[in-house]
Amino acid sequence: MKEKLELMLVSAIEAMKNATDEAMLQEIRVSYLGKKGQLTSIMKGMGSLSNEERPIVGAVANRVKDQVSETFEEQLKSIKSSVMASRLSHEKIDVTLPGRIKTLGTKHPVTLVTEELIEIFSSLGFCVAEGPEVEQDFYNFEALNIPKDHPARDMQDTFYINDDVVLRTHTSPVQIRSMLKQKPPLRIIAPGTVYRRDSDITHSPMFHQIEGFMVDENITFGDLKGILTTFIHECFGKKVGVRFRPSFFPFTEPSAEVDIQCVICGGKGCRVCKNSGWLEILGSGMIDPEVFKSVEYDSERYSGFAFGMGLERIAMLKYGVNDLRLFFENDVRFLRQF
Ligand code: 2NL
Repeated sequence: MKEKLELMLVSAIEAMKNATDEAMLQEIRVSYLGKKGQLTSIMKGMGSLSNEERPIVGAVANRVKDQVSETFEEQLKSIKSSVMASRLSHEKIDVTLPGRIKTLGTKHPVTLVTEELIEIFSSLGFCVAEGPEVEQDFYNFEALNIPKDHPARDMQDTFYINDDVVLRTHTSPVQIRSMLKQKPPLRIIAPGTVYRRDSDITHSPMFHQIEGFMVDENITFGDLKGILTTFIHECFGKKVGVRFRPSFFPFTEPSAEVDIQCVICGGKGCRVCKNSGWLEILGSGMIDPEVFKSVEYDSERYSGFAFGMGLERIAMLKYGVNDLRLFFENDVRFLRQF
């Protein structure tokens, strides 16, 4: 029996040394040391040994078992390290090769203009407010002194979700919400996406606006002129000429449209300014007392001005873009230039 065990040890060591992968090695281990393995079956014969022989054979069996286990562990280590060595040599990468070039995106020109305008108005003490693009009739129209029969509400101009809900046609509802939430003094700008049922070369059904307002005691048309002139000089340069023209909006009285000297021809007259030398860039006015009534501000105590402008139009003038559609086509050859 001792010889059998020694022979088994030799063959187990031999088999394990020849194993080339882990699965094979495990299989060999089980075939010797497992429940149905060779060692177990040899040990089953120990019952027939004499009391003197049994401990001697037992000691041999234990040593053989330990040696087989030891061989297994050694061989496992060596297989693992040769697997690792071959992976390292096959999977090596050349870290000196140049990387793949990732093209960086750029900000959309309308985003750039929005950020610049926010920066300018922030420096003048205005805070940014935002609100929903799907808006209730009250905030978009009613509170702004645009009653149910007003032409601005025409189905031709407004996207209706239902009788009472619209896609906002301007960012004024954001300002109404601000006035309802806060008390004067207030200086707020509301940039954002707005929607109108208009689509041709100069109109997109989705476009961008920035509106702003200031309310306090003793705000006059002089404040309107001062703030808007400062804004224009920051945005288009200190030398640009500015003029205020009388106009009309349902939510302001009096109202004024603001022109700047043509940035293309410098005022001499060209195609862009239709030979007038001037470009309209924003609408403004003193907030109508009817609007103050809707937000429960005392129009005897408070007054204020408001203004609004189209951001695509500002971007076109600032960057010399002559076609509105370029802003919405998202052609990277156009967008990359900003
Ligand atoms: C334009 C003209 C304007 C306003 C917007 C406004 C908002 C409130 C109250 C009063 Cl909450 N007015 N906004 C006022 C005058 C003109 O926009 O040409 N926008 C593109």
